[in-house]
Amino acid sequence: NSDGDVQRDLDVQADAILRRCLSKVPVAALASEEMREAQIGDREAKICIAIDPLDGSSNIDINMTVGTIFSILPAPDDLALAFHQRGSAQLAAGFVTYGPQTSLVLTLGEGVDIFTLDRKAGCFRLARAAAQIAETCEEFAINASNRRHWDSPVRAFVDECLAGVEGPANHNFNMRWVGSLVAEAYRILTRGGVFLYPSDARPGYGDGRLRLVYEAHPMAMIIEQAGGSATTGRERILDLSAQSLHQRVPLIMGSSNEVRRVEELHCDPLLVASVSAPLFARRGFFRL
Ligand code: FDP
Repeated sequence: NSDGDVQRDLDVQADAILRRCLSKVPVAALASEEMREAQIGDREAKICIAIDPLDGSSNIDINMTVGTIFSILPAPDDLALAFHQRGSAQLAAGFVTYGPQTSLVLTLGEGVDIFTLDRKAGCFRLARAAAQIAETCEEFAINASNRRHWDSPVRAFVDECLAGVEGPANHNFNMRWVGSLVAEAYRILTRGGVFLYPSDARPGYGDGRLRLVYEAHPMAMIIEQAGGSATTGRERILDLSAQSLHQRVPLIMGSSNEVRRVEELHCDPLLVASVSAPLFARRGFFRL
């Protein structure tokens, strides 16, 4: 696509299907991962929509869960500013996962409900009302192959998870990495967890990989509405506004205690040093 990501056939098809459907409803401006620029639609309409038509598309060939993410914003007077609003301006956000079940996760700003597609009846049925993410979790998700490129706070956090009961976290963690944001978010909504796609030192990854407008903003709204947190490590995702449509952003989201710990490590270099120094490790010289 225009931003250099490899487009699959299904990315293009999903984009076309969603745009066709959305052309039948009053939308003032539409942005898609697959379009270079936002499109202005019905200037009288009250809402703007940003979509990632097919998230996780590198998973298509291996038959893993993929999905569609959407963010619904109020239409500003100047539609050129439609997708430069703070994440907290979102009116609604959601995603659909195409996995063993087809599920719709939806927030209208008052909690998160999860629906399952009833194919026979042709409708979504409420499967879980007011989904809540546990405050503390025992599962983390990160692409660990990038470890050598991470900043020290991210390394320190993952080291704490790996240290389990023998480290400051004082409990063991399991690890999962699906490589599909919608699947990771669904798992976190189901059984808690923390997901990290941080910035790293690879060329082009200075702001991570995920997109602010149609990935991080809607996910952050959903996760916060379910009692979790979402941050870049230094700033709350919903406080950010995009400078450009396809802007990337580091995303750390999930159970609030673990997200807070990642933030603490980003804000306090001494804490990072103490986690990294073997002398201060639980079984080290200064601790028994
Ligand atoms: P994909 O490129 O397959 O669409 O949205 C980008 C995304 O998938 C996320 O769904 C996923 O979390 C991430 O990229 C995976 O990135 P890595 O391959 O770098 O792990």
